[in-house]
Amino acid sequence: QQGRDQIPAERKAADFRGARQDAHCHDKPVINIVMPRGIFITLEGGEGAGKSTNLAFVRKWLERAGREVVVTREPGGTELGERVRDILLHGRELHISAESEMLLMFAARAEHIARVIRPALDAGKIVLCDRFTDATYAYQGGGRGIPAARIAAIESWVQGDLRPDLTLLFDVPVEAGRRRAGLRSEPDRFEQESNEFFARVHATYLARAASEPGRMRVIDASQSLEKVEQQIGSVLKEVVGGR
Ligand code: Z5A
Repeated sequence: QQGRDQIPAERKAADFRGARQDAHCHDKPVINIVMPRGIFITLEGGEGAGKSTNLAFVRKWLERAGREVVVTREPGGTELGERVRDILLHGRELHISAESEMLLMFAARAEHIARVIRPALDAGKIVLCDRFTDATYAYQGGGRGIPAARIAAIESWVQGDLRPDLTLLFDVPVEAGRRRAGLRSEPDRFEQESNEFFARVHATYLARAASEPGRMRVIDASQSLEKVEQQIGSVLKEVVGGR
């Protein structure tokens, strides 16, 4: 049994966070406005897995279903986030420790949540985000070796109860993904890492998907684009259709 039933109970309650509790104010009846909370969808995967390529397809699918979609990315999504992104991806001359890297990711995330993600969800929109905290577990955790418990502590502090409702994990063997990504321009700070680093990132993503199969759906991204789109379409139909 998949789909709506898999959304945890506390999340279902949060669907109606916008509902007015005060039915009466100074004895005048007040109309109850029930604003369903939006849906938070994230796209994840290793290098060259096809997130950016398929984001357009996901967006179009959701818009065709009549939903208002806010597309954003991490690190990024706000002015501060984009500056942090520039430092983290292109600051090759800087020494950035694993801990600083993780804290910068979360600093950008705090701003992103406050200014973009929460307001959009509260307005009932769908937020479609290219990478989120699963990437921190995969890259700073699996890749750089920061213990997952330390990431989880900061995750709770920065995000409160905010977690993605659905995560599409684009899965492609490391070397094939790197080959695809390598067809592009100059490598950034992450792209310069070793195959072993990306193997740990890949393994961490798969372990997370195995431990949360309801939220994280693995898309076999080694297939043709047409087949990848078919897989995405059937997950979206199941999870988002009817909500
Ligand atoms: N990062 C982190 O460390 N911690 C965090 O908390 C967060 C992020 C949030 C920036 O991410 C970096 O930030 C990222 C992790 C780190 N670093 N890395 N590596 P990003 O998402 O902006 O950058 P990226 O991961 O490098 O994205 P990418 O390489 O562009 O991957 P992609 O978006 O998944 O791939 P793509 O551009 O869609 O596709 C790559 C090529 O493959 C392209 O030519 C496509 O036409 C082709 N492609 C795609 N799908 C197919 C199929 N099915 N068949 C054939 N060819 C295909």
